[in-house]
Amino acid sequence: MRIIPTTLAALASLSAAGAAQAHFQLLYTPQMQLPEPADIELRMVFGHPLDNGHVMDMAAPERFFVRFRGEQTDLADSLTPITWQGAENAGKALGASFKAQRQGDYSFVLVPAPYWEDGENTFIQQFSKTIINRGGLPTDWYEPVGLPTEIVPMVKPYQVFAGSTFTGQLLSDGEPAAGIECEVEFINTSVDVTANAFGKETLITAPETVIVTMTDANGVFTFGIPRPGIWGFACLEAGPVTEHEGKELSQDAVLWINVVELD
Ligand SMILES: [Cu+2]
Repeated sequence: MRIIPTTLAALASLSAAGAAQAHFQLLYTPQMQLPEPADIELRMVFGHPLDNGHVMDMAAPERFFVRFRGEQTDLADSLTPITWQGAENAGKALGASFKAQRQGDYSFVLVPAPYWEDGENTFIQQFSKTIINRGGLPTDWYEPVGLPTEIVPMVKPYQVFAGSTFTGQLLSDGEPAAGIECEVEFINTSVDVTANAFGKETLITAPETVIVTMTDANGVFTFGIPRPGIWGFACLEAGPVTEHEGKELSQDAVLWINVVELD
């Protein structure tokens, strides 16, 4: 949720709905640590994961690629348009599969097209990143991939323990971005990559308001993770471009991490 003074109507409708919904571009894969070579499924859905709210229609993305050991491979050809069934509605989404063969870190990156959000009178473009590991050998999860804005993890993102903390550095045009709000959510329902659907139920009652952490002078934020799950961070209005087709554009940096119990 962006607090823009001019969108009073949007704010009114949000408070009427009772729940604050943050937008998150999912770049979901069921398993972020793969012991053996595997064909992995990826699903790209634009939704509101903590509320298990409505899903939005995605247009054809600008870019979809993976970076492995410093080498970038375009995966745009592997994208398939799908219909994603949310708890409330269905929306246009994308699927892909990928063969993770060699050991190391794979950074998947999605650059969606700007999405027009009528309720906030702005375009939203969320540069999204999910890093997985094959074979337990860490390689370069802490390296930026060179997006206009991105969250660089400072904790191994595919293995974070519930009750510990996650720290990331937000970059804009390659430089630390200070004083930016980062919204925090986790996927608060089941995800079925065969049926392309979220579950109907939520796992826990979503908090009343959006969880937010701020970046400090070095663009660094930290958040204590209370429970396992796939958690996402969305740092808002962090990118260099602020206008699209004559309208306001919010370029956000999104990172997904895998949080597990230590037991
Ligand atoms: Cu929305």
